[in-house]
Amino acid sequence: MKVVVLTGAGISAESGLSTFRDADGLWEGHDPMQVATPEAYADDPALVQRFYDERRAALSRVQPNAAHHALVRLEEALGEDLLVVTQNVDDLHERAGSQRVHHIHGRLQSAWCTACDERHAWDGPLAPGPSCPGCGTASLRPDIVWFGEIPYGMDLVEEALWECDLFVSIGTSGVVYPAAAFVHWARGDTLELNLEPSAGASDFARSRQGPATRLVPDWVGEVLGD
Ligand code: BJW
Repeated sequence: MKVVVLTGAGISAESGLSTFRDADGLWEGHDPMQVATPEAYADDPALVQRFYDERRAALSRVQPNAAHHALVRLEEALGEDLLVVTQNVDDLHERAGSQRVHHIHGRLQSAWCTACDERHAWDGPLAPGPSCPGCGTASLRPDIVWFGEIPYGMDLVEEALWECDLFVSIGTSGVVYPAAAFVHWARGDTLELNLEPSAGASDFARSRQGPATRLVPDWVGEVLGD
């Protein structure tokens, strides 16, 4: 059985990483959604770099949770028939042990040089304006897909969705495209694991004129069979 799992910020919430649209919202008085844009970066690069530097540093203080580990066990069972597509820019899937993870919105631990177009593994801060290890210019930005930019590897994702027997969406609000449309593109059955029905699931249910997703509020226990 071919399975595509889409994950969003909700899967990392139990590890202690904030989601984007849930309650506590503001970062230094800014809406994270306003900071995570090319316009914000053009206006105030230092502010945006600091936002991502803090989130990169926070990774060392958190651990994968039971949901990340459950997906590793699913991969052990399904092998190459499982693809995890994540909107998250953290590395918790990889640290849990998942091998087949595709980050459509980039990764915190990668820096992109806008001068030479090379990408470099990056663990430290970018706000001080370090030189690119490739070309030596101070042109490194977070390797993150902001609004209006094209998500990574969409061909691979589209193909996997066309071929899948089951599409599982975990912990995403379903308001950001193209990920919000994956439930429509998926050929197979669909399952949503979330604390509440997402916008994507509601749209999908309407388009199929009936309940098309099953919600599992206590989803970690369900997945683990506790
Ligand atoms: C739990 C839980 C627990 C909590 N257990 N669950 C008008 C109409 C349609 C589209 C557009 C439009 N205007 C513009 C667009 C396009 C735009 C877009 O979608 N805008 C919308 C706002 C309308 N999209 C883009 O620009 C994208 N690019 C694009 O479309 O290019 C064109 C193209 C596409 C395809 C092929 C070719 C060309 C780029 C989008 C980039 C998004 N970037 C961000 C920030 C960068 C990453 C970062 O800083 O981390 O990515 S935005 C932000 O939202 C982040 C996230 O990955 C993304 C999704 O958020 P997510 O993960 O869903 O988090 P939340 O907080 O929203 O939800 C958390 C969920 O967890 C909730 O449901 C909770 O209930 C749940 N939860 N605890 C389970 N314990």
